Amino acid sequence: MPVLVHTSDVHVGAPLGWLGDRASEQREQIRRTFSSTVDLALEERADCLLIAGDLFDSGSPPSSDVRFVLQEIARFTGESGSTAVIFPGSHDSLGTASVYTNYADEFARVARLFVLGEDDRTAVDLVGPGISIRGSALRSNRSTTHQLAGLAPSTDLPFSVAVAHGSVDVVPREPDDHPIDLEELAAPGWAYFALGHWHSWREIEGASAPAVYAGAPEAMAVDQTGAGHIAVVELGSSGAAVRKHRIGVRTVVGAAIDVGTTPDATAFAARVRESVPPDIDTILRLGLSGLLAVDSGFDETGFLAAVVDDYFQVVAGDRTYHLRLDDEALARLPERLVVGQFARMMKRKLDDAAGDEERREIEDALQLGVALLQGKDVLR
Ligand SMILES: [Mn+2]
Repeated sequence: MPVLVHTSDVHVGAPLGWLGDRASEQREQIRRTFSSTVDLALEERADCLLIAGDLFDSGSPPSSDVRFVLQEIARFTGESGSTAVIFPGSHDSLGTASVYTNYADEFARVARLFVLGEDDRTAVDLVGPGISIRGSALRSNRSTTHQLAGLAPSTDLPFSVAVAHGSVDVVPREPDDHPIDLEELAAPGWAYFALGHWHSWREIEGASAPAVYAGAPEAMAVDQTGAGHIAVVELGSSGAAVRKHRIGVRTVVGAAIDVGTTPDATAFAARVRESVPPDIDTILRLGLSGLLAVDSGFDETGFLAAVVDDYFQVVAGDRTYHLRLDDEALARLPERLVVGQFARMMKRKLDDAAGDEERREIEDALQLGVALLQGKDVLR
């Protein structure tokens, strides 16, 4: 049976600023994971490697990224004799400044590599395995155009695969976010819908054939806990069989720690490790919650430093912790002392705070001030 390997949103060259000092290492991982995708496509004897948009993070990637990608695609097409199809997405859309235009000669030199949209091409027909890959490539980063409207399946080949990069209306979406309507996915005659743009794996219900977002092979943002997969699709006369294959190396895992019950950095670190086992390939999204005593001396930077080496990276998640500044806490700070007067003044400011951000600033100042006035060495 013909086999298609479907990936998307590889985002080679992404800046990954959210990963801080580990960003460049993760950019290298994105490359290695793309090489693993090629390895898998060769192992599976795939008839086609299909990239459903955003292979590159930008329209003007460094030439080293372009050469790397072309070398890997040539490894696939060269060793297998099969075909690779690139669909230009929202980050690497077609146009005068497109990577596919700027490096047109280099792309053309790779045998059996096709870029949909180049020379107005909307189909790549693989006569041997009987697959027709069809799609209307993106020409801008935002668009209200429905890519699937007006796209028809092949009348000659048994397996028509529609490729699209956009947002299906099963979730609220912006009107210019490359709309794909569920109705368009219900059109008959297609064997598979290869979707891109969303970075977590998702199978869309209600389509006339399997309609799958393979998602980004490596997460592109801290909320993408469903990233890290590619789709291996077997096309048969009774329909396409889709296998979700884990390809990514780094995984985003979320945890929320109650800092009101962890008196010091050591206790905090123990609690974090208990929630999420240390793993150098885990990106830990750490939420902090709880109620802190006004004199607890909690220091977020210091606490996070105690666990940062246990994971690939620790990224701040929701921070909802607050100071407990009830009458009891205030009574413990005598009014006759400066510390008591300071705390009461800050409490009034807190009551008048306009929003969460201002509240957090006042709470930080209050906690720091109380600690200083009590003679603690907190300014290191
Ligand atoms: Mn993308």
